[in-house]
Amino acid sequence: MFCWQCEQTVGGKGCTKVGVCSKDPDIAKMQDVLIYLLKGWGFYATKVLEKGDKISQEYGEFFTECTFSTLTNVNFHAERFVDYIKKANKIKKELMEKAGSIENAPKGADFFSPETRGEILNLPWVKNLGVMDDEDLDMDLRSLRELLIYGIKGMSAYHHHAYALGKYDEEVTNFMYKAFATTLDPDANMEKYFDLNMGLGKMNLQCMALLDAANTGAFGDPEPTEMLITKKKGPFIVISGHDLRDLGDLLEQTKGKGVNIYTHGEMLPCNAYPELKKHPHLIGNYGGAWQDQQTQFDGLPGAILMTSNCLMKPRDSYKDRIFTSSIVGFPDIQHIETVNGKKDFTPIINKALELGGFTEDEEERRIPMGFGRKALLSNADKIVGAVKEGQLKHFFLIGGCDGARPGRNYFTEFAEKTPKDTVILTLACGKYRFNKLDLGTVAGFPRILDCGQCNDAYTAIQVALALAEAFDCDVNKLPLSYIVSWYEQKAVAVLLTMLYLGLQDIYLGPSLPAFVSPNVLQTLVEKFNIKPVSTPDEDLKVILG
Ligand code: FSO
Ligand code: SF4
Repeated sequence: MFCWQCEQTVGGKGCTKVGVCSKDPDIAKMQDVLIYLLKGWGFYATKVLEKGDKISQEYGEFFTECTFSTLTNVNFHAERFVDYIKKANKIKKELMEKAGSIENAPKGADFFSPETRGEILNLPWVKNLGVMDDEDLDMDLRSLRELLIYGIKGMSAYHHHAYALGKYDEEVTNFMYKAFATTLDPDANMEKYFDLNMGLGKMNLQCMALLDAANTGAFGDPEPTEMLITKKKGPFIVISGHDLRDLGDLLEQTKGKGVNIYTHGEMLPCNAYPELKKHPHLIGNYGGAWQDQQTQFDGLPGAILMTSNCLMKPRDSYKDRIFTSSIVGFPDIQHIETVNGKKDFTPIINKALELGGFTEDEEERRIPMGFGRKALLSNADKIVGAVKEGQLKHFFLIGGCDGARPGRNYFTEFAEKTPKDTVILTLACGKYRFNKLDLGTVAGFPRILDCGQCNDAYTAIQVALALAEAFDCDVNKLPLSYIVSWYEQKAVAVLLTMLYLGLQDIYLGPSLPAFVSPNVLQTLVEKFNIKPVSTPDEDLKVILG
């Protein structure tokens, strides 16, 4: 195996024996085979589209699901991959027939996988199957090709959550087809890959807007909320991940059952959506970011539902009480199937009741959150006024993923050291590094404004653009700095969106992606002045200097 798609990859180079995420070589091979199949699917799908034919939403959703299943910490279930591969073979065959005879199809486009686990694992490595398939491939080309593939993976997750709530955009899937097809093209050069990566940034902006519309359309606009972060007596379910539809359905199914629902990880922002928080049993948030789950779930007297990434290998102490849904999978962990578009959460509810929950109330503590797009933009005048009057000197967007590396203390320290007349906008699970700090208020606002999940980078972008308009200046001239932490492929998609928008001077950490080659990095530095984080003191000195 060879995998370097996330930030925790072994030695900052690549996982070759087993993943730090616990992905084993068999799952890694199946994911590589699936992606290889999708590249050819993308090629024939693009030909079908060029002929003026359409590809069904059903196929688009399945393509998206296959892509999403290969994201870090999502699916570790071999049989589920065999099923994906079988179905992908079938659809690809249909698309090939629909595309008609094509001269000069690139090598690998017509690949079909065997359909048993043993045969799949025995497939020989060939060019374009896996990251290091072709030793002769220029490392810079490989770097941009993989950057594109990881960006597609990230965007596929956002699209998946959007269409779970009824919002599907065929432009997003058509772009994915085209981008995957390009990865088979032997003539694709640096320029082409660079343009496609910028195209991915643009398409991901559209996809995040779609997801924003799906989430707010279904559950209203997030509103500032004092969210509970301590334990309450009684049976409970902890729900993690990014799928708001699952949370909405779970809240409906637990109505009046005496089961509290705590969000976890990236589900935290859901405490601010009116149509979710109207349920009194959506009680607050439990725990921290994804990498703390093994200790925080250990012996937990409640049930747990994982709706998307990030799932870590469950410990025996909670294997019987953790459940997966939709895209997530792990061997020997109970999976809630979708039947006719619906999920029945009864087994989780029963497990929560059986476990009995917390036996006493903890001393109550709440933190402010819920500063979504509408909440912030409706306060734009007040914010602009505070800047003009000199009460508010600078904005920091400190956002992105959390992770296990010690270097991530940088983000806590950075937040602590920001001057009192500045505001921190935050999003995604990186916020857990500092969201419980009491940094006080400025100009009547809490100094930490939580905009939501990683996909709510869309909110932060809208706020930045609104500020630029209010001050009648280029967005890069605003007193706004971006301190971005990355871990997995959604952060790659968001970063590409920021670059597509021409945002300059982004600080990226805790380490740079292993798949970004020195020359590609040089290009990013020249074009966007992107920089690795150094120390909070030094970076703050430069930013505020
Ligand atoms: Fe965190 Fe995991 Fe949202 Fe990522 S939970 S690391 S960027 O999935 O997706 O923020
Ligand atoms: Fe390693 Fe990350 Fe790949 Fe897992 S997803 S195998 S930790 S690089």
